[in-house]
Amino acid sequence: MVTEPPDPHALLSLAVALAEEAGAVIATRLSGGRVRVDTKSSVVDLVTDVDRAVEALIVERLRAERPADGVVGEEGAERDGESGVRWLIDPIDGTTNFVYGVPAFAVSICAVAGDEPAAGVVLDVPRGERFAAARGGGATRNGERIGVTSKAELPTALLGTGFGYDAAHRARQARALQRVLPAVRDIRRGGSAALDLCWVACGRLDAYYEDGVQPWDTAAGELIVREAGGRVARMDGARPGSVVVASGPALLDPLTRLLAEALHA
Ligand code: LIP
Repeated sequence: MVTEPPDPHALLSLAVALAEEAGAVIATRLSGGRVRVDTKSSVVDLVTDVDRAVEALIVERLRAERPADGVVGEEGAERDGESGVRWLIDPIDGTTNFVYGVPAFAVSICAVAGDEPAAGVVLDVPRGERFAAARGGGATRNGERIGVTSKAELPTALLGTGFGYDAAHRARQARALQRVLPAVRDIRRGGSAALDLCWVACGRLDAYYEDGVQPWDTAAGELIVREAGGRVARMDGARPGSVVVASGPALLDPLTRLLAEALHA
């Protein structure tokens, strides 16, 4: 039976509703001060009961709304589907910021149809900024269209990046940063890959790169960058294809040339 491809705008409407509901739960739990903190892959890889509760809420809502879809969440949710649509969920991207009260963390939800992201939303909970995109429909922040910068020269480019949770991997990332930092305007390390990508999409950053982020960290943000007129590439780092690079159209080639040297310094 041939099924109609899903409408990206319908998927986006559902993703936005789920993100808003998740954001309200996060804000309530944060104001109540009742957050239990655990660790995962290392003592610096944090997860809270709020991450887990929000992921469970989103998964349950998706099961009710689109029971035939697949789901993958950062905190362990995993369900095969038969609709051809799979949801990638990061209930709180920037968990360390959330635990420390640093106002930079987001709910990231992406619907992938086949192999292509079809709809993505990143909700910056502290700032109340909702970044969203449906494939082919452009990218928005709180409903207003956004666009990447036209920056073409690295020496005046402002870059975002991030670091992993494993000490040896962080040492490798620091060696790469030694080569990148002198070649650009400056670096910002915000602590949320999803927000870093959305800041590229709206021009607050000229580019972003990071070695070792997970699909749920970046899937929605990558779609939002592309729909904002930007480009996204993958490069080999600690693992084949483990480096995500995003920027405006003119900066990607000079940046990937710099990273090709820096990542293996
Ligand atoms: C975070 C990423 C961030 C990265 C952190 C961490 P989490 O995701 O968004 O860019 O540098 O190490 O992976 O763990 O907060 O969902």
